[in-house]
Amino acid sequence: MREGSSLLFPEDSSGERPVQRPTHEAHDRGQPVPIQVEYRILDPRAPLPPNILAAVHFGPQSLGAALHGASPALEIEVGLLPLRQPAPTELWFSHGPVRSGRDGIVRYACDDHFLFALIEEPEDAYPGICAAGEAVYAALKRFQEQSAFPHLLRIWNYLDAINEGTGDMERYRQFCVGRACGLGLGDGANLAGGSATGLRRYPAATGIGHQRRTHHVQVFWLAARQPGTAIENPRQVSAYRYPRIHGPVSPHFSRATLAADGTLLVSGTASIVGHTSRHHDDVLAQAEEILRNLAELRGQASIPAPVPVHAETSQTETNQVETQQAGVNHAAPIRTASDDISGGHPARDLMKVYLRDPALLAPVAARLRRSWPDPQILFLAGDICRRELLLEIEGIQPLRQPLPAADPRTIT
Ligand code: 3EB
Repeated sequence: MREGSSLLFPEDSSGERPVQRPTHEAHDRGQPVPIQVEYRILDPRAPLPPNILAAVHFGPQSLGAALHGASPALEIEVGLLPLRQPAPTELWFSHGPVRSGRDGIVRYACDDHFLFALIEEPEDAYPGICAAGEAVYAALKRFQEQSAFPHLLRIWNYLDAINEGTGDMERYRQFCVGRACGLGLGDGANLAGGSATGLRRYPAATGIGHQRRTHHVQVFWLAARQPGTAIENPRQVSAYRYPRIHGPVSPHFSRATLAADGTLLVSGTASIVGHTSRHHDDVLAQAEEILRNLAELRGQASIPAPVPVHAETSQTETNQVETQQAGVNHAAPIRTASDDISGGHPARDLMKVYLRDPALLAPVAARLRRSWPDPQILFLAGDICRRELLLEIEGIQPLRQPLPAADPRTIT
C-alpha cells in the first residue's frame, strides 16, 4: 500500500488500480451526479418504486426481499426496531439502469455512478466477532480493489451485543481489531492511535449494536466513481487516532464524507469531545453535545446550518412524513441545487437517531425538532459502541445552494 493513501478511499484513482473502465467516462469528468436518498413509507404489498439502487428496511420482520424481489435494487434488512410506526424505508435512487449481482459474499447493485454493496455473515461461521469482522472487511477490501467504484464514501456496521465483554474483549473493540486486520492495516499494537500507518483517509461510518440477536455481522456501503473528501471534526479526536484506553485498535472511519455533488454523509456522531464520552447519564445533554458536533462538521464542510424552527408543529409524526413526501417544505429557506432533477422530491436533510433506551424517544424527539427545520428523522432502538453513550445520530445533508433569485421556484 502506498504511504499516505488508503485503498479504501484512494487519494487519486487515475491509473492506480486495474478498474473496469467506466461505461460513461464523460460522467466522471462532468457535473457530479447527485446522491438522492429519502425515507419513504412503503406499502409492503407493493413493488419497490422504480429507479431504486438500494432500499434499506428497518425492523425485525423480513419485509423486503421476498416481496420486492422483482427490482434489481439491493434490499437490506437492518434488524433494529424503528421507534415510530409505520417505519419508513431508506431509498437510494438510481440514475439510469441498475445492475445487481453477487461476488463471493458480497451482494451489490450499481448504476453508472454509485454502487451499494452488502455483506451479511453468520457469526457462528467464525471463532468470534474479531474473526467475523476480519473476514467481512477482507472481502470488502478485495471487492473494492477490483471495483469500478473505487471511492468508498460511507459504511454501516451492525453487530449483535456490541457492548458484551469487558475491557479489550468487549465485542465492539474486538470488531475494530478484526476490521483493521481485514483491511490489512497491521496488528493492533501498531494501530493504536492510528499514527503508525500514516493512513488518514477513511469513509464515514456507523457502528451500532442490534438489541436482539440476529447472529449476523452486517456491513454495507456506498461507493462511487468520483472521490469524496474526508471531513474531520476539530472538536473530536479523529477516531483513527483514539488513544489506547478505548481499545487495542482504533476504529477506522472519518467523521463525514463530502461527496462530489456536495452531499455531506455524516458518520454516527455521539456525545464525544476530544476522545472522551460526555454527560454519561443525561440523554438531553448528550443530544446537545451531538448537535454541537454536527454543527462543527457542517462548518468544516462549509454548509450553512439549518434555520431553527420556532413554532411547534401540531402534526402527527406520520403526517409530517407524508407532508415531506409531498414535497411541501415550508420551513426550509432555500431550495437546493438537486431539486431540479429529483422529480418533485426536494432534497432534504435526513437524520437517523439511534437510542439505547426507547423510553427516551419523546424528550430527544422534542429537542431535535427545535434544531432541524425539515428533517426526516428515523428513530431506531440501537446500542451505542460505548456503554455510557445513550444516543448517536448520523445524517445526510444535501448540497444547499440557492437558485438564482429570478427563478420562480424560489417563491414560496
Ligand atoms: C465514536 O465517535 C462513536 O466503529 O465504525 C461512530 C461511527 C462510532 C462509526 C465505527 C463508531 C463507528 O467513536 C462510535
